[in-house]
Amino acid sequence: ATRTPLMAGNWKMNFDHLQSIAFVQKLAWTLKDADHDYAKVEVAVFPPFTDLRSVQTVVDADKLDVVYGGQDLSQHDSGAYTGDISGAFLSKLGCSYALVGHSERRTIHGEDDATCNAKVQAALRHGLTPVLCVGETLEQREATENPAEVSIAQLIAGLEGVADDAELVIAYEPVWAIGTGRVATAEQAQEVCHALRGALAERFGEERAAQIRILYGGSVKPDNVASIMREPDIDGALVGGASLVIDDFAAIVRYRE
Ligand code: G2H
Repeated sequence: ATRTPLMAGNWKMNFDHLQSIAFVQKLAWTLKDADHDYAKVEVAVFPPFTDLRSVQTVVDADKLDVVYGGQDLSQHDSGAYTGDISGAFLSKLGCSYALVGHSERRTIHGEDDATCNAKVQAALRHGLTPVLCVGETLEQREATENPAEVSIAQLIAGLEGVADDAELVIAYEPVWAIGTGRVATAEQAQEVCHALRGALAERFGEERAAQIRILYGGSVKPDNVASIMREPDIDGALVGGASLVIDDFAAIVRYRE
């Protein structure tokens, strides 16, 4: 299968509206100047909710080849959920994606697998591609023989009831490698991503599993992206810290060039 690599910048709780506009514009121009071929690598950013409108405006006005999504979404469609953002809102703002179950949501906000599953379904109901994030903590990794065990359990639970042909992206983010500067080795990342693809094959069949993109996330930087991307089951990166620095993120997108 030929899967288009996806380089996704997760801005987390950074940037204001002017910085978001400037970043997206500059990113697109930098890539254009470098003759980046968007057909070969898809570029996505995940701004804070409050900056989505700004990103949409500049992407539409300048016809930029950058797609975007929400860092989270509510599992509900509308109603009395103070502070929450529905998939319908994201969809109306032109979002293509929604992150679901990022480890910071799981740990800081106590999101469990059932909540993540409801959010995956909510994303799909509103025409968004969920990026389901899975990954083990250091404690969990050390407590088992099989480093993929936790991620596979999160994957299976997160995808319960999801249609076989649903558009999905999976992101493997070992919690011990997030924002710590501690990168999983390419082999460690591949081992889990390969196991995840196996679980996808059991769930959706080989053919479909070969089409679903699996990203690696956790301290991805310009100097380690190429070795990670060389692995056969890794189809892109979910980038935090380095996605806030234009030159770094552009270099990550252009890892092959
Ligand atoms: C993991 C990643 C982005 P960082 O959270 O989702 O962040 O690249 O800073 O480790």
